[in-house]
Amino acid sequence: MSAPKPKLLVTQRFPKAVEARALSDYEARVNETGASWGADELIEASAGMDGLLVAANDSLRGDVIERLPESVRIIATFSVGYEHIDVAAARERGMVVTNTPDVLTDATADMAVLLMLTAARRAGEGERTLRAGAWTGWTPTQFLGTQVTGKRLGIVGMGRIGRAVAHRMRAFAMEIHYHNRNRLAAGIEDGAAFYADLDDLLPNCDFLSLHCPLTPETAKLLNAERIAKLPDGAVVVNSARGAVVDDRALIAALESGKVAAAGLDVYDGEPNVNAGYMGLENAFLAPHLGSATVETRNAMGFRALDNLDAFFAGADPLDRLS
Ligand code: 8YV
Repeated sequence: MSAPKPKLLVTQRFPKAVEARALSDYEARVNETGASWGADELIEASAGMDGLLVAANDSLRGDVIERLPESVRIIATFSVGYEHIDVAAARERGMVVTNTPDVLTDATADMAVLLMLTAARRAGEGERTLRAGAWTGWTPTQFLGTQVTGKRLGIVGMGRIGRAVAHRMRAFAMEIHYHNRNRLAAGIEDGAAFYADLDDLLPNCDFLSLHCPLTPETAKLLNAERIAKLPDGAVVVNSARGAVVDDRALIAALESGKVAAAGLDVYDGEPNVNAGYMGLENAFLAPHLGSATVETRNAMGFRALDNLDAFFAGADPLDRLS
């Protein structure tokens, strides 16, 4: 007789292939509503579960972790970012936490490129004008943007995604400058200029792209004081986490033209978006599309399930955070 399958709570509607694998390999319960559960619902639904498959829009703060039933031994998140999970609280309770690095690097780096080009070339504004029937035809001075080619790109956070963005933007002949906790090895740095101090990087950024995780140290890292250090007319791109930016400061800089344009995919307090961005033609606003390709979302789900499979087979999951 085969061993009973572990009980897995699947808190979201994941891609079909991911759900199919979860349902075949686990005694899985899927949140069919497609809407995130609140803390009480999540805790209630976790009764008797051995593991949770969650996403970045599930909040697993310390107080939620504390109230999870004893039976839950692993939380696998379908995301590389894990600021929505109190990993220390999970560790305290002997729960394993895993994430899904690597598999979304390319899709997220592609998104940063899209944001950079769209913001620099005023493509959002152009499309809105055309759709509104307000485009009166080509003129030599219409919708003039900023050229990307040959400009200086400052990258904050040279992890996997930051490096993938640098790789792509070298093809646009951009000069790569970066700030990271540690300097990269020469072979990986590939000629990029390193700044141990973020404030020294900023004056060298015609374009600034954020790729650091959200931590207490990086919250509101791009504030008014730092924006003032950017060259006038810089372009700011954020595909990391919304709370890394002080929205009020960025909105003021977009209004004044200090920052010529911004391309944003993430927001502080998602799905809420600071209303100040809404009327700004020079802000291109995407709804957290970073990893949103069929290939990547399947790969994220499979990676999360690989971690769960390893754990329940008694092995160490590849992406163990606690
Ligand atoms: C995901 C992300 O789509 O993985 C991350 O950290 O930001 C996104 O691209 C989302 O968080 C899935 O849970």
